[in-house]
This record gives sequence, C-alpha cells and structure tokens, in this order.
Amino acid sequence: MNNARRYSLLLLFFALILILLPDTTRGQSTYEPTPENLQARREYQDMKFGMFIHWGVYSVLGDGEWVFHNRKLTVDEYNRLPMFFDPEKFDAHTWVSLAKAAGMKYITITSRHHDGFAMFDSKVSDWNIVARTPYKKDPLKMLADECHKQGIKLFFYYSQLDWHNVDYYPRGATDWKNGRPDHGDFNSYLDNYMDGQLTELLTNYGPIGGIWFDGMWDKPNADWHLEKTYALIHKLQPAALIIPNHHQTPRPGEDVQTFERDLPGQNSAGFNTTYISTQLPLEMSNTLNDSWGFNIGDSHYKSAEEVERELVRAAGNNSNLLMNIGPYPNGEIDPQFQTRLRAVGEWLSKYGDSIYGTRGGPIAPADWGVTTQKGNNIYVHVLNWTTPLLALAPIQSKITAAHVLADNQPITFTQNNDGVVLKLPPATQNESDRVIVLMVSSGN
Ligand code: FHN
Repeated sequence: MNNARRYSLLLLFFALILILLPDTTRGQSTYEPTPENLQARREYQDMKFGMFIHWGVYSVLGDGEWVFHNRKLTVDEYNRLPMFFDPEKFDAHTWVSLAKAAGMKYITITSRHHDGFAMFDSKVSDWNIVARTPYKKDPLKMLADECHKQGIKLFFYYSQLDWHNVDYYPRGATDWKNGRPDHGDFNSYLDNYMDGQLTELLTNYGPIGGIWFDGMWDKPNADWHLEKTYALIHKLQPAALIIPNHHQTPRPGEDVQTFERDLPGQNSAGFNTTYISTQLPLEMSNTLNDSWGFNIGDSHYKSAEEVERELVRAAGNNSNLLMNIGPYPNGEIDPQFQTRLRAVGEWLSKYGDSIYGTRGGPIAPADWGVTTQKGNNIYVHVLNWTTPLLALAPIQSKITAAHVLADNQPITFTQNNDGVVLKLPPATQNESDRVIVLMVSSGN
C-alpha cells in the first residue's frame, strides 16, 4: 500500500469515528418533540409577554449580578454574602399579581446565576438559599405554587457558567483568580452537579414551563454534554421548553430561540446570531432599566410607552418579549418598575387582542410599524408614520372591512395588485401604537 492510499484510509477511518460517535456538543441529535412539547411551544407563542427576574445574593450589594466578577472578589469573600440575604418582604403573591397586572403570561426567574448560588432548596450542594442564608426558605417553591394558583407559567433560568464551583474547570473566558484550584472535573460538574440540580428543578416544583440556559458562551468550544442534559429535561417533563441563550444557531433538542436585547435577526448588542429559526418560537429579552440584577445606581427606566412599542415590534417579528426586573434584596419590587408595568397592563387590556395569540403578520416589519395576525384579522400597528395615507405591500387575502381597534371607527382603504392604501385617523397625543384591524376573507 503506498503512502497516499494509507493516508486516505486513515482519513476515512477518522471520518467514520466522527460520524458514529454521539455528538454531545451539538444537542439532542435524535430529538423528536412530543405532541405535549409542540403544544407547549404554541402556547408559549400565544403568551407573547413574560417577566424576567434576576434575583440572587448579589442583589444585596446593589451592583448587578456580575458583582462577583466585576469586583474580582475571591470565593472566600463572596461566601460571606449569603449571610446578608434575608428577603423578609418577599411575597410570591405580590410578584405574581404584578406580572398579571402587567399583562404578562409567564415568569422566567434565575434559579441560579453565574455565581452558582442556588436560589432553591438543593440537596446537590449547600451553596443554596436554604442552607446558607438567614432566610432559610425556598422562594422558588413559593413562587411555583403561586404561579400554579394564578395560572402563570414559570420558567427557570439556569446558568451553566459557574464562578464558584471548583469543578467548573477548565475555566472560561470570564475567568479571574478567585482562589479556586487549577484542577477540577468538568464532567462531574455537568453530570452530577448540573444535571442533579436540573432534576430537582424538574421534579420538586410541579409542571414548569421550561429551562432558560445561559452562560455556555463562556466556553463555546467545550463539550457541555447537551445531548444528555436535554434528553434528561425532556424525559422528566416532555412539555418543558429548552431555551438556550447561547447566541448561536439552535441545536437539535432546543425548543425556543432567544435573542438578548435585540429583535430576532438583529445584532446591535454584538453577541446575537443573525440567523432566525423558521421552526422554533422566538423570544427577545430586555431590561426595564439598564440592568438585570438590582443596581442601585441605575435610574434609567424605560417608559411604559417604550415597553409597549417594544412588545409590538417583537410581536410583529413573530417573537415574545421577556422584560426584566431586578427586585431589591429584601424582596420588594422597585415602585418605578411597578408603575410602568401596571401602565403596560392597562394598555394591554385595550390592545391585547392585537398581541396575544397572534403571529407575525403578512407584511414585513419596517420603520413605519409592523403587522400581526390572528385568524381572519390582520392588525396593522402604526408606530412611526405621521401622514394620513399609509401604503402597504400587497397581501394575498381580500380585505372585507377595516377599523381602528381602539374605537371601532371604520377606515377607508383601497386594495389592488400593487398593494393596500389605508387612510389613517390622525394620531392622538402620547399614543404608543395606532392599531388598524383589517378583516380578511378566509377563502384565500
Ligand atoms: O451574563 C448574563 C447576564 O448577567 C444576564 O443574565 C443576561 C440575560 O440574558 N445573560 C447573560 C449575558 O448574555
């Protein structure tokens, strides 16, 4: 056998090994979502608006959820923090009622962030709220019970990145010398620690909406045993959705594609992919001020109108909006957040028909606004248009009538092969969105 032939055989041999080995980095290769999971995806898309909550022992310092890293604290120093976390004002009923008043249909809360501190009763390690804080109780259990009572879906954010666990090794891009040894067993971290905690979250809290993963971007090339973890989640609760915030193209086994601080396909934040899945439900997340975790120096609140318009833009892009608040360490929610959220809820009580249960409409989103659709109604959301006539691209269905959503006032329109022209009512002051309902015939 000559050298060239020997070399080609060797290449073929390695290629075969790569094909035959289970690919644990890429996801759940043989994943077929169950009917319950597909149903959960549809319900998820119908909900449209969720509350994101970043809350942990870091909240005590009022300097965001990255304070451990940003101040380059050692593990020994950070270990003191749980002693000061005693959220005596935490009331699950108040939190869930606020989400409802805001018109939000689901809550996604940090079960643990990058500090690895479990905000729930975990038997896997005592680095958790029950064992280490004077509070000694499990707020996620109270929240889960209250969500079930009030009909709100609960999702658990779970950080795969861990700045505290010695077995998170080799460490990733966010590494600093915090006193951990330079060795550790990453396989054990994934298979025992992480999968152990995920099993707790998926068995002790009743039916949950899903797991929202974050932090894989710290070691993008590591083998995260995704196949195993995703299969475990889908086995324990087939309807639970896996929502990975890895900022990459979705992998098999993932049920939702999420975008951080950007509409799907946009990348102004600098870490999202521009690829948009046509199969999976979409979500974008953002903050109500500029921070995720409680930040005492951040008073840069978005107005209710800004949130409403962001929600409309998300819906027009066929996406949910997950809007974040960072509660105080004592468990109270900043009144500034509350006022804005309640105002959005009031707006939704009038305009919700054009948001909930819709999908992105037939006309591509543009600077003037977006469209959403539900059954035979197309909702034209005019966000940025000041002149009376609005010309839209052609749509296939025949429009039978058009009116203003807010007051049912009929709208004059023309429709032909070139498109649709609407005669808009004058904009009213402080109106975040002018919604025109086009009723279309179901025949075509
Ligand atoms: O590092 C985190 C950050 O603290 C926050 O949790 C956001 C939420 O999407 N995700 C990470 C950054 O991508």
